[in-house]
Amino acid sequence: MRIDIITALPKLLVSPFSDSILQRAINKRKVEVQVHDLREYGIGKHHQIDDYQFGGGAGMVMMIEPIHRCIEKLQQERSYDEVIYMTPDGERFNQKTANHLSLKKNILILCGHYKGVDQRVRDRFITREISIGDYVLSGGELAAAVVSDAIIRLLPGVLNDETSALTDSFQDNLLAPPVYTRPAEYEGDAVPDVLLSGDFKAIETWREDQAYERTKTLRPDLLEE
Ligand code: 6GU
Repeated sequence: MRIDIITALPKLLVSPFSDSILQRAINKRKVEVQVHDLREYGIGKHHQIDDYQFGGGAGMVMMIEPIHRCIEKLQQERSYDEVIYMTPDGERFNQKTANHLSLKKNILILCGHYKGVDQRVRDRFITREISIGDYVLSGGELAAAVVSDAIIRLLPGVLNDETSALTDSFQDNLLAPPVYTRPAEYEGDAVPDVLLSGDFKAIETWREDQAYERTKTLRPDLLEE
């Protein structure tokens, strides 16, 4: 898979891909992530990328021309299965969307900033608009990193057996069961006996029950879906 990200703040997208599972996925060539600095496509001497909004109102709007130039250049090199705009008014991101996107070959993500982008960008180039939740971030960069992480960890060969995505919360609309490690007792708090029993059938049943109980208590809405 290949993920291209267009942003006015490329530095924000360095560290999420420089560590841990995402870094390993890149090193193992399971995914290629390229960040593109929108300012390189800006207009005039100052590489302008945003301007005042027509009709008045606070906040700058990202202009269509630099974005058009950047997308056009990228599309000359490959064709994208999805061109995603990160925006708080997009469809809410969830595991189902992550699963869906993880099956694509080339994804282009545009990060919005300031007051957002000229509506004509959305009308012309965008196939999908994604939000990561009902709150406002200062830009789409952190959200793009969240979405990329959720996708990349699903790619075959990225996780090993121990961290398999199949047992994640949400993968079956259930939260994950509680987990424990050594010591078996800490200041009087003991690990549930069943986990030390060696009875794998009983352990599996306990985990299923716990996952269900947790979901019923913390996220009953998931059971209704
Ligand atoms: Cl994708 N962008 C911004 N700016 N804020 C958000 C968001 C995206 N998702 C939730 N809040």
